[in-house]
Amino acid sequence: MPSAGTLWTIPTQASGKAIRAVAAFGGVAIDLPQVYVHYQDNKKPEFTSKFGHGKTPAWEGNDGFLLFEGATITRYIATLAPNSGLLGKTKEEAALIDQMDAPHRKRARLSHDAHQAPPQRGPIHTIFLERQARALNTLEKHISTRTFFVGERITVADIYIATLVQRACISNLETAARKTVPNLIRHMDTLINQPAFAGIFGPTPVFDKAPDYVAPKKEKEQKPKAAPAPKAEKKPKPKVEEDDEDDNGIPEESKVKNPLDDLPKSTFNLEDWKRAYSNKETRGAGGALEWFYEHFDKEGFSIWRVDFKYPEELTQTFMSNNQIGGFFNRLEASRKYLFGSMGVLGAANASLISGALILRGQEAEPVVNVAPDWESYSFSKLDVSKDAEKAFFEAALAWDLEIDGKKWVDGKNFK
Ligand SMILES: N[C@@H](CCC(=O)N[C@@H](CS)C(=O)NCC(=O)O)C(=O)O
Repeated sequence: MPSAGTLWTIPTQASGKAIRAVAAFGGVAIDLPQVYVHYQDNKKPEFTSKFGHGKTPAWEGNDGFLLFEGATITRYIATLAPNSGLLGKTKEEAALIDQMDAPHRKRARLSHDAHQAPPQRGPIHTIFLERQARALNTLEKHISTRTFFVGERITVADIYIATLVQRACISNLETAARKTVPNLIRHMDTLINQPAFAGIFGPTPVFDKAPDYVAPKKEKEQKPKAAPAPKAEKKPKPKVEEDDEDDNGIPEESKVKNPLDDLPKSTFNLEDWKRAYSNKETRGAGGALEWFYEHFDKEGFSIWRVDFKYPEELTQTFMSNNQIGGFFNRLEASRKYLFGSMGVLGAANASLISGALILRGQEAEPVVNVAPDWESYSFSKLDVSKDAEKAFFEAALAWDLEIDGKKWVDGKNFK
């Protein structure tokens, strides 16, 4: 079947997953861009001249038809498969699908967007959690007596809701919260694991505990000077109401002090290292690695191997590389504490993601847990006094790492 067009999205984008699932279910062939670097290509004139808002998902039909807004594209793709039943069989079903779908288009309600309300944002974090719980409970009640949200078979409402419930699981839904909505979780699990959706949804992590908001000592001392609490709570409100960003989030820079700043001062200057790495050849005399071993302070910093835990989910290598880009975007709040060099190794449908991190302190978690998907990766400390671990570290930085015969294809640096 000829492709209907190109969907501009990245693999981890929830609304993109919903569109891809609708296309897969309806038998509508679609292409994904061969090369697309999020936060770069969507700002280029060739993109914004087609999609004025400069955001993904965006649809470019092979007939020249252009569309943006995730929910709109989802429905449009469903109309290309009129016999699929995805939009309901009667006008009543169509209206019910719209009912189930519409209130939940405000994604912040259903999936507690880590970038809109990370725990560091204090009281608003709690408000978001309450809203999220209310939305989840409404859906739980509805699905507890049904197999599908509307009618007797899968519709766009099932796909859309399951996508957002998975997104919630990825961003913050800890085990206890999942247990309050067992039918909704069952519905999500059944739906995203349909054979037709293979390769679209990726893994759904299970958190025993979502990160709590802990008011740092310093903030308490400053409280009298800070804006009064009710004001602080209200401030982000318009954004919550209007902002339907559905990226996986660059956490807003925390106003509170990071405990990593309280570590004993280090002689290793991460910024100087980043410059050395950017400006010098990695290996060889006078190279970045030589600079590194001269300056590294193993008390103040540590070196880690990082591996994506679910290589069997990876398909096209360019998509895996975009995934690394997304992970790095979500690590933005830790830029001061982290350097990374990660890559895709292998070939399409037989690849893995691996690499090395240099980070502040002796634990990886406090540095990487700003990215909601950090638990999709495993982290093991490297001891560069051991030959094999040193060789791994150097190869990850030099982009010539090879694991189990899989060679480095492409990579990204977090600098
Ligand atoms: N309301 C839009 C929101 C789209 C959206 O927020 N897209 C983000 C996804 S990461 C984006 O493209 N951000 C890039 C940017 O703003 O430059 C939809 O539902 O499609």
